Amino acid sequence: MLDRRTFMRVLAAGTGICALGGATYVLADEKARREAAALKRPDGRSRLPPNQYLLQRLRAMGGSEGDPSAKGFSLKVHGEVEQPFTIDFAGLLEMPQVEQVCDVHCVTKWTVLDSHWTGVRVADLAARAKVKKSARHVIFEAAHGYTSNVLLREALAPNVLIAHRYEGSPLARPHGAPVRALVPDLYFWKSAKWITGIYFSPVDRPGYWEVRGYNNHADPWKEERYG
Ligand SMILES: Nc1nc2c(c(=O)[nH]1)N[C@H]1C(S)=C(S)[C@@H](COP(=O)(O)O)O[C@H]1N2
Ligand SMILES: [Mo]
Repeated sequence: MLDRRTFMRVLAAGTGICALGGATYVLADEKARREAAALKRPDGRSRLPPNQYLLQRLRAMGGSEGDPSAKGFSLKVHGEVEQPFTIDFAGLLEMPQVEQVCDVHCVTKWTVLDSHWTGVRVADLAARAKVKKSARHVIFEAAHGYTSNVLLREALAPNVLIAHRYEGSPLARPHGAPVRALVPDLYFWKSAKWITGIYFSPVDRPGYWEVRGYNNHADPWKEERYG
């Protein structure tokens, strides 16, 4: 609802449309930003974390792309598990599919409200692999060695997905085709694109951005941006 109203207002005002990196992004106006900040999530936190502004759609943030084909996709679920397995794209589609609407927050300060995703819960993949009690962290592994680390407890939240559709379409290449991680409640760098593995670890393993000065946890409401 807010998205649509915001969008119409921005169009009516004829402002807020700018070109970034060759694509067009719609920036919501200040009034929409304040409205979003006043909205509360069921957990009581603001829909808009501190010092974020609104975009209508994900902005492609780059990274070293992996093979975008569904045919080439393979996800290794391994580490502190009793039954490690590798799953292909067809296998992923055979798992229970979750359709969800959630907000995402990038550390570069943009937020997209009410984004639509389809995917499989990390919790369901963890259950299938029979994660051992010794596991404490989840390491998302992606093409060309990109990784991100998330506390096991947080990775098992029902809104954490291995996602293959965004806004009703297969994931586009710049957004991680064919499959990416989606961890809505942490800054978006935790959501590894072109995912290749989920490693359940007894110890923490800071990932690509975490060893480059970004915060190890990345809570947008605490503004855990830097280390
Ligand atoms: N494999 C991989 N995943 C990645 C990245 C990357 O460079 N490589 N960048 C991260 C960062 S910093 C962000 S903000 C989001 C951006 O996702 P988007 O391009 O779909 O907006 O992807 C995250 N996942
Ligand atoms: Mo990012």
